[in-house]
Amino acid sequence: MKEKLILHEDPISGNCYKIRLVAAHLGLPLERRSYDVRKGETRTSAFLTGVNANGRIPVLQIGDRFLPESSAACVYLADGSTLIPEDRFDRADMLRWMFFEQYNHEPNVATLRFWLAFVGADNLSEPQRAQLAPKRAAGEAALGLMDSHLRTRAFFVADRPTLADITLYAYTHVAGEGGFDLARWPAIEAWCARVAALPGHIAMTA
Ligand SMILES: N[C@@H](CCC(=O)N[C@@H](CS)C(=O)NCC(=O)O)C(=O)O
Repeated sequence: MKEKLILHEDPISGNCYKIRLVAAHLGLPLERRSYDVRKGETRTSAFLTGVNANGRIPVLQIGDRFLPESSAACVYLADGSTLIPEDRFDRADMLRWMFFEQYNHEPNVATLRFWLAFVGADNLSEPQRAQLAPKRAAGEAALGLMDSHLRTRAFFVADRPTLADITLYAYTHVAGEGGFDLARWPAIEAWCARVAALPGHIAMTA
């Protein structure tokens, strides 16, 4: 890649980790710029006008262009690599799991992790408290679906690692921090071990 790549991120965020993980798999150098979401550092006028009008990280900066949304950034980096299947159906199926991650998994599994491990149960607002049980149920449903899919497969799509695995791994392997007991879903635990053993893998804390 000719243009310099800069990741605007918060190191605690699984959405940001997805992009670092894809870059690590592909051997792409990434410069990192850190923001603390708990201090509102992605809501300043400088960030909103200069990096992402949506006030969120991650944002992948490619030269002087800015690409928010973790899935879009992963697709940008992995374009033309084996992390995106060539087969038309498999490619769409990979996107299916990435959309599932954003709609059914991340808003529940990642949000509970953020609230419980980083905000703290005692500091939650009333509306957040009211969301704990529905998000727990929806997170468990997402993990249950993943587990049943993985019972007969090594990876989500085409029996080899794709962006579906990398994006789903980011918040699944730390789901315990949100109070989800992964021992309930043995096929997920086995898949997490397979993803972590892939050449090029890096830990979230790397
Ligand atoms: N769909 C987005 C979600 C981005 C997102 O929710 N980012 C969070 C951190 S993981 C954030 O920036 N929160 C700070 C805020 O909303 O002020 C993606 O996948 O990149």
